Amino acid sequence: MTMYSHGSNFDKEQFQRELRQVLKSQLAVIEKNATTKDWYLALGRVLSQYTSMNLLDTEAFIDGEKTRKINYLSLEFLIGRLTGNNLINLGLYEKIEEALQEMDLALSDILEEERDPALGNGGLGRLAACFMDSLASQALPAVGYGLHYEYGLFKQSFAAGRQVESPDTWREALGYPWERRRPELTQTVGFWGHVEQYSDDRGKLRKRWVPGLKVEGIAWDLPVVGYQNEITLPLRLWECHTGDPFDLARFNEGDFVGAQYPVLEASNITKVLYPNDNHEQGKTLRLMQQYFHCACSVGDILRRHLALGRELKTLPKLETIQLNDTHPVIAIPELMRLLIDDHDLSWDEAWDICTRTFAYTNHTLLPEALETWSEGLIAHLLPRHMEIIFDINHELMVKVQQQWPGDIGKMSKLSIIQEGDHRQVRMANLAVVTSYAVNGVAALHSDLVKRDLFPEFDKLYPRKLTNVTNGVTPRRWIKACNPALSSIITEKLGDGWIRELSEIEGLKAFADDKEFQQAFMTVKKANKQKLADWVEEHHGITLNTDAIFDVQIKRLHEYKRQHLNLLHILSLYHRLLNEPEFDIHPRVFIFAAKAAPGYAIAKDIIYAINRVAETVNNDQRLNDKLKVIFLPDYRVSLAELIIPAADISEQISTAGKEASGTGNMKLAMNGALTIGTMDGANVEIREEVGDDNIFIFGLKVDEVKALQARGYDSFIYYDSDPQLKACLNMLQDDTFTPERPGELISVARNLLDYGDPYLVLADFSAYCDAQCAVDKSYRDQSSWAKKAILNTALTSKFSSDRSIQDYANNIWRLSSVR
Ligand code: CRA
Repeated sequence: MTMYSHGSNFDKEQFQRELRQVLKSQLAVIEKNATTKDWYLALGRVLSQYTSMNLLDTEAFIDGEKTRKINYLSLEFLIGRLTGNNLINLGLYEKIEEALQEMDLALSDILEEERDPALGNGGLGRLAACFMDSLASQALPAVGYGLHYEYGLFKQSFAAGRQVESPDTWREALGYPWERRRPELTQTVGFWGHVEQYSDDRGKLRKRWVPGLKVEGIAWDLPVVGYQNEITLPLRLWECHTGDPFDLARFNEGDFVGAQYPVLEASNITKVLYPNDNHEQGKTLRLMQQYFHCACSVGDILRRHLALGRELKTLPKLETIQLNDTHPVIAIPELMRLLIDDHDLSWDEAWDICTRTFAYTNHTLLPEALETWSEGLIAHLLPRHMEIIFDINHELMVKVQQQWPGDIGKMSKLSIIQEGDHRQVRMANLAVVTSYAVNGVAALHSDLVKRDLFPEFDKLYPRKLTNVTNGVTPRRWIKACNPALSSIITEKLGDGWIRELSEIEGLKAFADDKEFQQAFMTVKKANKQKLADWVEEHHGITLNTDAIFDVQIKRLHEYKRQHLNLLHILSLYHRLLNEPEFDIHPRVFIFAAKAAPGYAIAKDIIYAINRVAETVNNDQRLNDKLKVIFLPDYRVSLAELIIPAADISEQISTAGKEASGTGNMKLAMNGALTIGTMDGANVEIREEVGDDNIFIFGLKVDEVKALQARGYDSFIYYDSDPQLKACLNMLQDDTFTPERPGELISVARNLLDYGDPYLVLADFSAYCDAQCAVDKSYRDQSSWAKKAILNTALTSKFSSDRSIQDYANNIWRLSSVR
């Protein structure tokens, strides 16, 4: 299709010429003065010329096909660095490495210059990025639609152990080399204003929305390069531009400042990513972001459809809109509005199209993350959309009445409008009612969606609720981040596993092979050394690579229970100092996590871990048995460094709270053993690797529920377990904060006086037992190697290629364009 697709027709000299040319002509830098950063920018620009061509070719190619296309709508795409990954997927990595070497340039150094585009918070955003990789790699026609935030997720640093946030200018001064501005795709988006009725040419009474302000959505395309298959899909990110700075009417009335106000507000729409994971704040600007995203994306989908001369009624046959959680659910009334008001379809025709076009993925059961918007806010910002939501709800209520005549309870539970002093719109209900398919993200989670969250909807719409277990792309999460592991796999099995991860099961045959065990552990050791060197260089802490590297990397959240991990560390510390007989294999506890800036207790937990780390790491009595390190600024590129080096993967959420988890999958694939609860995808990881190769502990979902129903009292555990008591007391006295005794008390209070909402204390003793089993197990290196190999061999189910196949077969009914 294009010149540089498989790397087969790569012309080294031409590439070197282009690189020098771009350096000089576009970056205005003379070669002898060029910094590594300059070379990175030049390289990115040269490569993105190739992918831009591929992108346009793919677009034209797909347009020509009469196959259905997927539109993945997500407020977050946590793509991570693109250069290294794209080189691999283009099949150019080694060739470019060699070409650069000839110019005395090291590709690995150049790749380190790229700043992570952090356009997401955590799992949900990273999942969207993995899905795009799998869609492209399997040649499935798709567009990712997101927002072009000026500032991505904040940068995190620590000042005396406390989290400090600073803005993330991911594009830097000279722009991000991989993106392309597509001014020809510009969309116009309205806000505020009113709805008016009018008679059209044929005397038909119709409605239209007259917005009070209009803004423009400018498209930026990032290339999603399929794995060596010539396909490049667009990740289309919308940036908000406000036009006219003045409301002329108000300006002429003398209200100089007030006249600019709506524009000032609107000009912030794509400034920053909201830094909350699994938590909604209900801010007006956030709703504006959501609507802006949806209006641009739905507008673009319709534009494409109509430009090909297609009829609106064929929309569901040719386009699916997959809603990544409820964040883009306002797309539903937007499409209804466009079909009815702009395209003159009847309500029934429009509804029929919508209910066959949208599908919705639920990612959480946490009540604080289930979005509701005040009716007043929507009515003010999007008056026509509020009317449509009421109309949809009216139809829903009729259906509920038919199913459960006279049951007011059912009506009020299922209603899209939550009644009360301040009426709220429940976005999840709107999504479920409209979508033709609704899925949870792991088997257990999807069961709970049916059982606990939407049991009535499951009755009302049989077979609508289903499961698609999450996955992660093996290109980034094995091939790119763990080249040493990749080569020993490929040595044994060939490289087919990169495209079809189930082939990696072939490693099972080598799990008992001493030589392969040795090779596997040598790779692990080398990855640990690489991480240790990096930590030494950047943080001045020396890590012993013979120790167990025990890793908990994810957002900081009470339900993820980093403080349970901390309590176990305290128990080890306490026992090592107080029990002469007690001994452990050396362990390095590695944390990395950002806390939402407004989440006080999460920040206190970070602080507590940092203070404990300081004391423990400097306590000579421990003989290097225990090290604790909290790496700042967790991000995709840091995960790529840590995951290959992990021996233990901490997945210790309260059962029923972690919808899936995806870090658990990445770590297991890279040969880390999971210590975890029966939660999210841990349940399925256990099913795959078997009980011998995972450390499961703690209360199960039903036990959690039963305990809470009985009335949970955390003091019972405190009073009856001297070990636990000692740990909690250390948090309350001056052990870790001699200058300010009691400074870490909020963490202990949360677990005692505030009732321990995530049952940390209830699981403490089982967790310590499981950790003891880990310690024992690690002492037998050959058996450990076997377990680690089996984790790599038996987790192919968690490839996002499999997830995407499940979506394609069970939800999208899609066939590959190849
Ligand atoms: N926070 C879940 O909590 C899940 C991802 C992706 C989350 C994770 O367990 O792996 O989604 N939920 O499915 C979420 O964002 C709004 O809900 C997450 O990333």
